Amino acid sequence: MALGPIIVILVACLVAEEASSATIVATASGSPSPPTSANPFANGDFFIAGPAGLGDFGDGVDENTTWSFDFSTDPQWATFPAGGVLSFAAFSVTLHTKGGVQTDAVSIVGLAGLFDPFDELSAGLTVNITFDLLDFYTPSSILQKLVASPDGVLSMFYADDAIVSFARLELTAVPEPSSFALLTFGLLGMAAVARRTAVQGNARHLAGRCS
Ligand SMILES: [Ca+2]
Ligand SMILES: [Ca+2]
Repeated sequence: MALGPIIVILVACLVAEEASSATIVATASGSPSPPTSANPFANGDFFIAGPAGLGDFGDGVDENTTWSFDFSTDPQWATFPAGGVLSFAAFSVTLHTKGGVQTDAVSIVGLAGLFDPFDELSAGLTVNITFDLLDFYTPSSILQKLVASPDGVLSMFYADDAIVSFARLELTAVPEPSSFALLTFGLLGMAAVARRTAVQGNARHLAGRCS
């Protein structure tokens, strides 16, 4: 088999691989300056609550914030991850520091806390922080929480010294690498054999001309 058609097949496979990756997105939003209250309350999609006995809620100091990323309305959710593996979990959060941020944490509810993924932040800042949740969690642990009831919802937790006004999570899955890798290696092997056969053929041809 000539090398040209093999390269065409390989490129086609790479294009198919790219096309079959899937991405789902969910966001949550609230006010950067909610009113303060003596009781826990919802600031848009964010619920500002305990711990109790540490002053008002909504002042951005000493309080826990929870919210849910709802992927169930994403058009791709019904087939996500469609036999693929989670390759990227891009999490971003917008914080408004009222006092100052030290040793804060964010986590997926039910999984271990991500202690101190944030740098220390001084008071009065608006900061957007982005990181890959896969730096902290395994793909399977995230997917297990995602498909647990309620389906397609991932509950999040943040503590404790800033108001959260926006959060976004983008999950990307790619097909299982095994079958694709085997196909690629197989094609590369065929290409090597074809090239060696062509070289040997040329050598015999030249030898015939020289004799
Ligand atoms: Ca407070
Ligand atoms: Ca803190």
